[in-house]
Amino acid sequence: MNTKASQFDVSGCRSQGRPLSADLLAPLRESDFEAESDDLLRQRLHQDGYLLLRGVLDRDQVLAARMEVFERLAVVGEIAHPVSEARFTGASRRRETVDDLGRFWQSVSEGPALRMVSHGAKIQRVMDALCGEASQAHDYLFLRPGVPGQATDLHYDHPFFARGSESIYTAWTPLGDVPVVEGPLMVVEGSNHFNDLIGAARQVDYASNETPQVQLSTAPDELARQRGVHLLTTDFRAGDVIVFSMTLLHGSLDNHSSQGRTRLSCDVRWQPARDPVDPRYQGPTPSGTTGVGYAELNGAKPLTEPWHKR
Ligand SMILES: O=C(O)CCC(=O)C(=O)O
Repeated sequence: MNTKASQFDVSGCRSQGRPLSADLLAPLRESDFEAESDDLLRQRLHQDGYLLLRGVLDRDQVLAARMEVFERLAVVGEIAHPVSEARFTGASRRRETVDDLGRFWQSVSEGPALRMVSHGAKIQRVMDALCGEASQAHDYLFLRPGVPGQATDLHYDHPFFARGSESIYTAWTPLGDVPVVEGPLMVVEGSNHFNDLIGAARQVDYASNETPQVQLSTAPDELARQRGVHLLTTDFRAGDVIVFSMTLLHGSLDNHSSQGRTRLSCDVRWQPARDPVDPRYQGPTPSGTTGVGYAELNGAKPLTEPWHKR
C-alpha cells in the first residue's frame, strides 16, 4: 500500500483562530495517477474516502486559470497588481461597478482557462478512471478566493449533491500553490466511517426553502481528539487534485497569510454519466443549491465581506 506523504510545517496550521496542536495533524496520503493502477486507486479512494493526486494536472494551465480569475478581481479593486502575488487590497469596488453580482461571478467561474482545468480532458480522464466508467461533471463550479481570516467549517457534501446519483465525488483543485498558512482543504481522517455523523448527514437534503444545519458545531481539534483521529492536510501545489466522497468530513484551515495572500481553489462534482444529474447544477444558468444561481456562492460577494461557512 502506498504510504507516501509530504511533511508540512505544522506551526502554519490554524483553525478557528487557534494554532492546531502538532499531535492532531498528519499529512494526506499521496497517490500517483500515472504510476498506479486504476483498481488500486479506486480501492484507496473507497478505503480512505479521498485520493490526493499530486501533479496530475498541467501546472501551466492551472497557473493560467489563476491569472484569469485574479485579473477579474483586480478590475474590481480586490487583488493588487501584480496579480500573480494574489495580494488582497483590503478594498472592493465590486458592488459599485458590477450590475449583477451573480452574473459577474458566473462569468468569472466560466472563464475558458479555468474551465480547461476544471472540466478539461485530463480531469475527465482521471474521473472516468476513478468512477470506473464514463463520468460527467456538474456545470456548476464553486470557485473560492479566500482572503486572510476566511475558512470553511467542517461538513459532509452529501446534503448538497446526493439527489442525482449515489456515486458522486468532489474534485477540489488548488488554483496555484496553496501552502498550509493560506488555508487549504483539511479532511478528517477516517470520517468516511463515522456512521453516526454520516447517518445524520444523509437525513438532510439541502434546499432553498429551509436552512438546515449542515456544518458540524464541534471544532475540528475537539472532534479529532474525541474520535482519536488526525486532521489531514498538506502544502498543495498547482497541478494537484484531491478527489473525495460525499461522506468525508472536510473543511479548510484558516488563511492567515502574513503577506495578505488570497487562497484560490475550485471544486466540482463528478458522477457516472449514466446517472441523472441534479438539474440545480446543470445547464447554462444553473440554479445552484438554493435557487439563486451563482449569487449564492461566497465568491459572489466582494472579498471584503465574510464567508458563510461552507
Ligand atoms: O475550499 C474550501 O474551503 C471548502 C471546499 C469544500 O467544502 C468542498 O470542496 O466541498
